[in-house]
Amino acid sequence: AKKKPVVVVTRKLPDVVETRMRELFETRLNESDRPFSQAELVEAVKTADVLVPTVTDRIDAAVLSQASPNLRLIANFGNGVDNIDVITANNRGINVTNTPGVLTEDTADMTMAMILAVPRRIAEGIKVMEGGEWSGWSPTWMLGRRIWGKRLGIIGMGRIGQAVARRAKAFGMSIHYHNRRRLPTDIEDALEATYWDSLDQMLARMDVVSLHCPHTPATFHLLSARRLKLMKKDAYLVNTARGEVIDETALIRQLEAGELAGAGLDVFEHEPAVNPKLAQMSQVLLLPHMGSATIEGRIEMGEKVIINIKTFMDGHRPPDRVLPSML
Ligand code: 8YV
Repeated sequence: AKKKPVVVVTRKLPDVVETRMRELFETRLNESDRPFSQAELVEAVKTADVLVPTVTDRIDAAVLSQASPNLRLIANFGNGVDNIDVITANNRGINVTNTPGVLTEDTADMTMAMILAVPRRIAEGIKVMEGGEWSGWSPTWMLGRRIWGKRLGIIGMGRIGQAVARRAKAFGMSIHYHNRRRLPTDIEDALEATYWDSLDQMLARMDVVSLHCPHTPATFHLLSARRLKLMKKDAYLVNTARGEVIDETALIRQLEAGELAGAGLDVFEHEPAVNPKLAQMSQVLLLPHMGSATIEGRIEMGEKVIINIKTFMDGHRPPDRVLPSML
């Protein structure tokens, strides 16, 4: 029988995923609930044929420089691969795969939840009720802004961006987007989406802006202080993509100055650290990176990882190979 590949998994995964992995591979699983330390990560790349990291593992050039020649595949448990130095990995002959598709709808749901919750002040309402502070209905109290009839600007119109567009359209919003490439006309027509070649011009006209691009060198601080200032004073910003895409310090300044109406943030520039100023602002809704956090999604992510490993080990091209040209 063929020798089973040594698969090192950095985080505890759903039981069904771990069980299946144990059947197929020689697995080294992380039994604890905490991430690997840097030393454990280095140990992992020295001993694994396949490494399965997550968003909380930084697989940078320094870690990769310690990898044994046996390490041939990094099968990321997650869609975003900004935690991995893909170019250095590829240069060392290490393939990288991710888990696209299975978390699209869940992330779009969470985004839509925030697009609704922030302008309608749901978190503030919950706080009032939990604090037992409700003194009764008033016609002018706790008024939010309607999203119906408003303009949603989507930055990054890939799978998730389009799934958000479908939802927002059903809620009566008009759909606008900025993307590296314009979408084919049939997709644009189905979403009744307006393409903006200029991000700056789009930002100036949107009521809600939602981020769905990857974090790459090209998108780091894409929403810079300058660009954030282009947004309307009564606009809202939602981020379920990556914290690094927004200059978080500039965003905080902007919110504090009342130059932006509010924000819904599921991701942060220095996770898991969250600037305490954000938590103090009532117009800001914070979630702890829960965009794709469903039981079903996590199991399907695990299944994708397994398929990528199996296909690769069988000598074929893994279905979700990430190429530097995609970044
Ligand atoms: C996960 C994500 O929370 O896939 C992504 O890019 O951000 C989320 O699905 C995480 O990345 C899993 O590694």
